[in-house]
Amino acid sequence: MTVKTLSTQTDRKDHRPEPERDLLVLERQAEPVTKKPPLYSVILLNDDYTPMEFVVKVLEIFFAMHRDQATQIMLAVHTTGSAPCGVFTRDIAETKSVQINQYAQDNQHPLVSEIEAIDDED
Ligand code: TYC
Repeated sequence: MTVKTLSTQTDRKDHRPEPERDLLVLERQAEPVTKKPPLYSVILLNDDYTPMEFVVKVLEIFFAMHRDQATQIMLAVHTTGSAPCGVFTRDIAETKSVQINQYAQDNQHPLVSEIEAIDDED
């Protein structure tokens, strides 16, 4: 809240009558306009050839998952065809997905990840 005196008696250029000169204006500051960045999931896709152990390793390396959680997600991908592994801003999701796909290729596995926008609720 900013408190402004429209004018005071020391303002010599203000020729309004005294009661008006002493008017106090309370000005409400505008709410800051903020917007959350859009978020993206990194999704792992199932295939028939990538070893389960390799997928678990990918989840440990790129998503800092513990072995139990990584195994659960790997099995979710294996049984359902795909599963989200983490949620990030677009640049981070994109970078992780590219790095995973490169790592899989470097190791001659067909594992692929992709990113998908998450609908924001506001
Ligand atoms: N379906 C693979 C197998 O049976 C394992 C696998 C899991 C592959 C998850 C990819 O994203 C994946 N060896």
